[in-house]
Amino acid sequence: MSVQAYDENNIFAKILKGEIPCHKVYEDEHTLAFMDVMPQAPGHLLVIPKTGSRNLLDADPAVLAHVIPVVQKLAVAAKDAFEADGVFIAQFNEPAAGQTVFHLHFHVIPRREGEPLKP
Ligand code: DGP
Repeated sequence: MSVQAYDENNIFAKILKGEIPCHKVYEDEHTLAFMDVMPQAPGHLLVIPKTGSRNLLDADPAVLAHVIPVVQKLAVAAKDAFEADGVFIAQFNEPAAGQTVFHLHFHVIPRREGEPLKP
């Protein structure tokens, strides 16, 4: 596979190791979710697996089987908590596609009708 190797020192790996703080909103055996420090809308959170993969392209499907239901659960919870009209789920793979942190993550962004995303 042509995906680059996973870097154990990426920011989200450091969050998982407790070396960098985060505003945690959910945790289980396989998954961590925390608020994005650069939110594009109120309630913008990130869901990550605890195992290291660079992005979706090298992710183990068994890991995704744990993470995706958490994305769904938190999307529903965030929509309710932030009284949103919908939820934008985003996930980027490699710099050309907008990825800046190289540990698989899913953006969960509550969206309100007519409210623009922050840049
Ligand atoms: P991207 O790789 O483009 O999918 O986006 C990475 C996201 O991670 C971006 O929205 C900002 C967020 N982010 C970057 N550094 C930190 C950090 O140290 N803590 C938290 N909570 N979020 C971060």
